Amino acid sequence: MKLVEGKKALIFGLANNRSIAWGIAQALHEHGAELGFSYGIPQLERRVKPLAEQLGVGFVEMCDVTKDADIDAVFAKAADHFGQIDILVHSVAFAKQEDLSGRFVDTSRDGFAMAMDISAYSLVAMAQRARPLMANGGSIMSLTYYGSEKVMPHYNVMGVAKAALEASTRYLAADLGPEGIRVNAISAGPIKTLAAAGIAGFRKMLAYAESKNPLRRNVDQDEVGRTALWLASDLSSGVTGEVIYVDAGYHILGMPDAVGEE
Ligand code: NAD
Ligand code: 0WE
Repeated sequence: MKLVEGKKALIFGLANNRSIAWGIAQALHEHGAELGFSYGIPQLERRVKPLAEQLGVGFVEMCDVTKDADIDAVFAKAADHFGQIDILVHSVAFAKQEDLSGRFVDTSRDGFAMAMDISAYSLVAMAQRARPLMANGGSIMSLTYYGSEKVMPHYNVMGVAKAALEASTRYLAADLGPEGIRVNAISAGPIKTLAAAGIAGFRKMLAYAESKNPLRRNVDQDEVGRTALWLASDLSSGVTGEVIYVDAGYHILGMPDAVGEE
């Protein structure tokens, strides 16, 4: 049975074939959704266009989420192209490189504002414009990380932005629930993507998580994609305002290792 047959989905944050957004796109496509893609910078067009062709996606638009005019334009074009939409995927985050190393205490005003604007406020900006296109209800989702709840070395201002993203998920869910629009977040474990490539020591973090996770392995884009499919589909019709973990169980651990045993 196809889970999202005939539903229309707008996906933000596609960069390349390693993007979590690509795992989500493939899962939704496989289950019959019609997709639209948006990417963040002009240079990504040559990476995103071939991916769109692969899935027969005819809607591909550039959108810098720091610009209201860009977001307005994408949603106006989506209204023209799709009429109405059912699914909105927010898979966008950015903090300055200098703010993802060293200590959180050294975060600048400008770096804090930028991380918050791109990684948290953009969900609110998108939800505002998606609302009139979701007259039949809908499912909005974003991607978050456990660094929002617990201190992770060097995640710093991104952790604070993800905390704002998760709280925004709850406030949006309360506001939009009466209209039949659900809003949730997926908290993914570490995955090697473009966004992760720039992080010093990321390979060691993957190895650490693999050795501690209850499932003793890491998660991949397809597993996040299938949870996104569930959130997009009527299978999750009673779920809103939630953070769903796709992290091989990492977040349930208090002390990852037994101490004082032979
Ligand atoms: P990715 O680099 O493929 O995706 C990040 C996207 O954000 C890119 O497409 C980039 O162009 C876009 N972006 C950045 N600034 C933008 C702007 N101003 N306007 C529009 N788009 C902009 O990496 P990813 O790992 O797939 O990240 C997707 C989401 O998943 C992010 O929210 C990230 O925080 C989250 N996440 C990632 C991991 C991981 O380990 N990779 C784990 C948990 C959550
Ligand atoms: O959300 C993220 C990373 C998002 C991200 C990545 C970059 C790299 C390049 C945001 N901004 C930038 N800016 C850049 O200039 N993750 C969940 C992956 C991630 O990033 C970390 C992690 C994990 C996990 C950074 C430090 C520690 C752990």
